[in-house]
Amino acid sequence: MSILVRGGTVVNADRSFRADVLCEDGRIVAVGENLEAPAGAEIVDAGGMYVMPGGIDPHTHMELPFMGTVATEDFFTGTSAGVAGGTTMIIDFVIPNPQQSLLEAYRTTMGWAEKAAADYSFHVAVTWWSDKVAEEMGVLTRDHGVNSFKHFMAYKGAIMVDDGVLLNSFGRALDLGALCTVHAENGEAVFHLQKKMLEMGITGPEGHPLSRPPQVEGEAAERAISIAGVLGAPVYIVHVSTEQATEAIARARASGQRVYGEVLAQHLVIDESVYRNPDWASAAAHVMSPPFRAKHHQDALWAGLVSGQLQTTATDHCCFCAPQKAAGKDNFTRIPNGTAGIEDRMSVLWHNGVGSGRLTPSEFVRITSANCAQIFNIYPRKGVIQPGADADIVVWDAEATRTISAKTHHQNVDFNVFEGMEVKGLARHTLSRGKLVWTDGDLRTVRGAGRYVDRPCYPAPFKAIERRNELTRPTGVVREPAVEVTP
Ligand code: URQ
Ligand code: ZN
Ligand code: ZN
Repeated sequence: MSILVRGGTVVNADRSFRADVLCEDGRIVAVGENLEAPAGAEIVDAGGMYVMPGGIDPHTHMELPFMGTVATEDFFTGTSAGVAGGTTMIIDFVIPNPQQSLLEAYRTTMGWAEKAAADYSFHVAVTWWSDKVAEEMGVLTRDHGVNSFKHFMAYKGAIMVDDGVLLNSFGRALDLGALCTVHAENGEAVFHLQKKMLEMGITGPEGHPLSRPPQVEGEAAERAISIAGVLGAPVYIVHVSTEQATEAIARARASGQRVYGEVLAQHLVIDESVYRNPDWASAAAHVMSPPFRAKHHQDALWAGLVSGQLQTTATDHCCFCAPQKAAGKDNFTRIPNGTAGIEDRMSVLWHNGVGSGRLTPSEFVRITSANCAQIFNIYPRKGVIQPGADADIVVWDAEATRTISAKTHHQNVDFNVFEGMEVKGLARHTLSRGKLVWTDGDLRTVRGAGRYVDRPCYPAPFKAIERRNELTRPTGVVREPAVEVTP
C-alpha cells in the first residue's frame, strides 16, 4: 500500500525543504522533489502546506484510575483525538498501586491500550520500593522496551514516594541505562497547605492553587535534580509550570548535568484566574497539578522552550467530566486532578509559538516531536521525515483557522480548557504508519491499529562511574574521587 504526500514543504528539526514523501508498508521510503507515484498509490495533496513528523505527546493518562474514579478518555478515543490534532504517538503511564507488582500493572495497562488507534509506549511509575521492584525494573527494560521510570513527589497517601525511593530508583535506573522522570511538587507541603485551606474555610477550587504555590514545585525540582546529581543520573522533570523550576533546570544544565524539562501546552496559555471563576464547574474543570499559574510564569516557560532549556511539550491529557469533578463540591482536595489537551496541543503551540514569532517551524518540530523521540530513544524511527522512519506524518495548514470548543472536539470529555480560543494552524491530513487517519475533518481511525513502541535503554554515556579512591598528594590534600565517564 503506497501513499504519496505531494507538493509540500518538509519540515524537520534541522531544516525545511520542498519535497514529496513516498510511503510504503507503514514506512517512509523516499523523500525528494517530483517523486513518481507507483501504480495505485493514494495521493495526498500537500500543496502550500508543511509536511512534518507527527507530534509525540510524552505525557498522557488514558483511562487512568485516579482519586476514586477513572479518566473518561480511553486509548482509542484519546489517540483518535490526537491524530485529529496532528499527534501520532503517545507515551502514557503504567502506575502501579504501592505494593503492586510493576509487571502486573504493566500487563493490565497493555491490555487497555490494545484498542489504541495510533502508536503508544509507557513510562512505568515506581510508587514503592523493594528488591522485587528493582528486579522488575530490570525485566521491564530487558524484555518490554521500557526505558523510563516515573516518580510522583506529590499525592501523599497515594502514589507519592520519598527521597529514599528516589535514590534507590534513580540509582537502579542509572545502572539499567533508563531515564527517570519526576512529577516535582513537595507532597508534604501540599498536604499541609490543603489542611490549612480547609481549616480556614476555603473549600472551593480557588484553594487548589493556594495549596500548591510555585515554591512547592521549585523546591521539589531542585531536590529531584540534586538527588539525580548525587548519583550522576539523568533526570526529566514533567509538566514544568513555574519560573522556579525552569531556573533550577537551567542552572543544572549550565553546570553540565543532564536534566530535561517538559512543558504542557495548557500551562503556556492559561493562567490562575480560571480558579476564581464564579462558575464552580468551570473552575473545577481547570483543577490539575501543577495548577495554572500567574501569567509571568508563562513568559519563563516560553523563554525556556525558545532557549532550549526546556525540551519537550505535552498535555498530561487526563479527562474527568463534570459529574466526576463534582466529587469535590465541598472540598477542593477531592476534585479529580486533570485536564484535556491532546487534540489541541499542536495548534495551540503553532499559533502561540510560530504565529507569534517565538519559534521557527523547525523549532516547533523539535519541541513537539524530535526532541521527545531523541530523549526517549526512538529517533529516527519517530520524530523525523526521512527514509526508514515510520510514516507518522502531519500535513499542516498554517493558514487555516479554527475555534477550539468542547462542542466540536473529538476528546471524550465535556470541557475544553482552550474553549473559544481561535487558533491559526491545524492538521489538514494525518498519517499513522502510512495510513490516512485524518483528512479534511474526516476521522478514519481504526480501533486497535496502534502499535506498542519499544524504547531501548541508553548506551553507557549516561553511566557516570564514580571511582572511590582516596587520592592524596604530599601535602596530604585529599582530592575528589575521580569521576570516570565510560566512552
Ligand atoms: O499528576 C499527574 O500527572 C496525573 C495524576 C494527572 N493529573 C494532573 O493533575 N496532572
Ligand atoms: Zn503529574
Ligand atoms: Zn501526568
